[in-house]
Order: sequence, then structure tokens, then C-alpha cells
Amino acid sequence: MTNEITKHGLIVKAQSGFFWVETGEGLVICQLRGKLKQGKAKGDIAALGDHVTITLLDDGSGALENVEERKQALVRLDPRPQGEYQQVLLANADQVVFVFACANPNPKLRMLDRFLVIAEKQKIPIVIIANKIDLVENAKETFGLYETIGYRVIYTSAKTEQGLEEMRDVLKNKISALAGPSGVGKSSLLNALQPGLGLAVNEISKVMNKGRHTTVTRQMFALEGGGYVADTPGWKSLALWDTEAGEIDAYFPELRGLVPHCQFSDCTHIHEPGCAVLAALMENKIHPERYESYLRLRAGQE
Ligand SMILES: Nc1nc2c(ncn2[C@@H]2O[C@H](COP(=O)(O)OP(=O)(O)OP(=O)(O)O)[C@@H](O)[C@H]2O)c(=O)[nH]1
Ligand SMILES: [Mg+2]
Ligand SMILES: [Zn+2]
Repeated sequence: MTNEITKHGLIVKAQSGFFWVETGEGLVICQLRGKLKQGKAKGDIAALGDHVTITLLDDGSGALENVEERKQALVRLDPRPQGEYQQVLLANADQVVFVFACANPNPKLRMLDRFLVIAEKQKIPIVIIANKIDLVENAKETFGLYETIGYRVIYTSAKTEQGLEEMRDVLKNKISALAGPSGVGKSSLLNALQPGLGLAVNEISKVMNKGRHTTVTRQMFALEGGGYVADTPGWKSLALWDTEAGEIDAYFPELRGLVPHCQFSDCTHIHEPGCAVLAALMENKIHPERYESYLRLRAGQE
């Protein structure tokens, strides 16, 4: 080869050792350069959302030369015979967007609280979408709680198109991981924002849900206004690995400010005297359901 051309890019799709890299001048399909594969990998060396350097090969494909350090990553632990392996669902997400429905299906707030803790631990900014507001009288009754804690909640209806401008605004020029239970309207919302987008996302997640041994495609989709959304199914199976009971309180925004005021530095906030969390609970400054979620996550349930 005479003069090698190197380019920077973003991995927008990953499947079976192939990486689709958006260079700004089109997509290049790449494979890992041999040197990157050396040693026993404990996790994905390259993944969806990674910023990379590639060299263009004569046949139009590319070699992945270097992977930039990740800002953070959504990671799932995969137990394998050779030892635990860290699968990267998405690297460098600017935010995670949790979609829940106000009704049909009823919002599973225990699940939302669990998702929130996982995202807090991974230090990924969070947006909550309360969809299907057309089905209830007052969506704030259910989701307003999360606003008081400090989370951004966007109230939407894919049906009446309420809240779509705000959603579009929040997604613009960012890489967003989208997650939420089945049937809450994720695809409908994306389709309402940009026709065809939700359908594309759905196709991928169907493939991913078939089982662990089928081909896994991870992909993010370009938004017309700039930015990407990536469907990240499988949050339900994202264990709170590597998390100790004693750190869970730090992932509840309304608890973490109180912890320094507890009498004991290793307070579990369950039974101790002089506990600032229990005091706040008594004064209705902490929502009992959130406290229940804290107890459950602490106990490793759910
Ligand atoms: N009334 C009402 N129905 C909605 C709304 N958004 C979606 N739906 C309906 O809810 C059902 C599920 O919507 P989907 O968009 O397929 O949900 P999803 O989250 O993509 O589900 P999965 O792909 O299974 O994860 C469909 O029948 C939609 O028409 C809404 O804002 N209001
Ligand atoms: Mg869908
Ligand atoms: Zn305490």
C-alpha cells in the first residue's frame, strides 16, 4: 500500500466483529486490527458509540486501529466459561432516556427506580419520558415525584403529539440510549418524531431479543436534526453488578444529600438512631415508594 489514509469516526453499528464507522464522509465497514486483539479480552474492545481511528484499505473497507478512551459505557456482565466478560451495550451515551407509559401498561415505577440507579451508577445523565398522557387525567400525579427529585420529565403522547417538540429538543445533537418496557410507545414516539425511525429500531430489538446465541446487532439511528438514538433493550437483565449495598444510597438523589447527616457513617437507613433518612421519611420529605425501592435494591431484590 502506498499512502495510508487514516480517519476518525464513530461506531454506529456493530455486528459479529464488524463495525460500521461513520467518518463524516460516509460509512466504512471495519474489522479490528490484529494488534488490538492481543491478550485475553475481558470486555468489548470496540463497541457501539466508540470514537475510533481507522485506516482505509484498498477494497474500500477499513481497519480499526485505535479506540479512544470511553467517557462511560453501559455495560452488561456476561458470565462465560473463560471468566466474566463485559459486554458494552453503548459507549459514550450523552444521556439515557427512559420511556414509561402513564397507563396501558401501567407504569412500573419499581423498574424505573432500578433503571435510575443503574444510570446514576454509570454517571449517565437521565431523562424520563411519561408517554400516553392522553390516557390519564393527570400524568403528574404519577411522575411529578421524579421532578421533585430533580429529574427532567417530559410528558408526551405519540397519539396527540403532545410533548414531541420538547422530546425532539432533548434528543438533538446528542447520543441517547433509549430504554423502557415493551408497549410503552418507544417506537410510536420515534415514528412520530421521524417517520420510519421507530420501525427501524424495532427491527433491531426484535433480533436482539431472540436469545443470547443469535447474532447480536447493536445500532444507533441518525436523527434528522442531528444526534443519534440507540435502542438499548435488556435493562431488565442488567444486574447491579459490582454494586455494594452501602453505595446504593448515593444513587438516590433525594437520599444522598441526607447521608452525611446520619449519626453513623455506615448507616443503612433502616433502623439506626439518628438517621437523617428515616427522619425525612417520617416528615414525608421522602416518598415512601422510593424508600421501598431503596430497601429492595439494597437487599439485592429485583
Ligand atoms: N393512547 C396512546 N397509545 C399509544 C401511545 N403511544 C403508543 N401507543 C400505542 O401503544 C402500543 C405500543 O406502542 P409501541 O410504540 O409499539 O411500544 P414500544 O415501546 O415500541 O414496544 P416494544 O417495541 O415492544 O418495546 C401501540 O398500540 C401504540 O399505538 C400514546 O401516546 N397514546
Ligand atoms: Mg418498539
Ligand atoms: Zn441513615
